[in-house]
Amino acid sequence: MKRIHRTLLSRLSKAKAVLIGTHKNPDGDAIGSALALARFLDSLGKPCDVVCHNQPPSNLRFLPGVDRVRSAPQRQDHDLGVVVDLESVERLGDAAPHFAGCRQIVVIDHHVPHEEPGDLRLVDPSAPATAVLMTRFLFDVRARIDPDTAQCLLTGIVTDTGGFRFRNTTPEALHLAAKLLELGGDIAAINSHVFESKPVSFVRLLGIMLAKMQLEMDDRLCYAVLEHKDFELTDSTDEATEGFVNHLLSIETVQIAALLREHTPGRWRISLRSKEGYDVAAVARALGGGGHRNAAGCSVEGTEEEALSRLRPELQKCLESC
Ligand SMILES: [Mn+2]
Repeated sequence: MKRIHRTLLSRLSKAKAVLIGTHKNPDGDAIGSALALARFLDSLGKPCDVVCHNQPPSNLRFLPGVDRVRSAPQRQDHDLGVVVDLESVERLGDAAPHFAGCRQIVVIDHHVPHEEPGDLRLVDPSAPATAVLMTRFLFDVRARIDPDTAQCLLTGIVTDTGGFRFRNTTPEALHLAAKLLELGGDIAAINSHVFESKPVSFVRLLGIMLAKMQLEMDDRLCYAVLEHKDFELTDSTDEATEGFVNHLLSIETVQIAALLREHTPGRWRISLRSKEGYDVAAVARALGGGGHRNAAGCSVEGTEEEALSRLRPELQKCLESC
């Protein structure tokens, strides 16, 4: 057994109660990893709560045990906190104060860290998903993985690799996914729930984004701006835009894609994607955000013009770096 896995197992076993948390606007990896860990703690007879700033989005409501994800914990006596799939504690949002009573914090994550919070860190930026780290751990400690746990883990791997299409899809991810299928994971169900169960408002908003997209720098940069009124017009929230930016990157000539969303008037979330060789995590970091080499994000405030004027020079620098 790997030493860090033994240490993690021992801390989980010694804890009185465990508080599991993940990032705001949680994705399949965040919720899948958190729920898989909760199920493992169930098997140890260890009380735990799962907290998140937001409720899981509708396309993840199929996950077994999803109702355990709450905005506040049910117990107050947690002495160990475990945060999954987030690189900075700030991304816990309103869930952060619930960890104040924890004597130790464990971080399980695959983002490139720009700070190193936590007392024990199981962090591997080369892993395509936190669920890969969680699956490694559960296999290594010989946990019993039932079909529901397998489904949670597999959902994390499938969503963070874009259904095994993204460049981060490693041989290990496929090996682990194969084992999770053997253990009862259902990949067709995951794909159908995650990718083919969207409200019509989401697709209408996608139509607006595609109509507004702009190409620059010899068509190597593609960006689109979704204003607050676009969300109002389609009765959508920012949850709708999950995966939108990949449509911009799918254009033959485009090397870097950016999607700016004014989820609240004057406040912009920016998703960045790139093809091989272009490090958009550096762009995100320059604007106070973070992420992975080919998939990153940040937030800025101001008008559309102000947001673009801060972003554009960083994107140009990134495009000129290759
Ligand atoms: Mn992830």
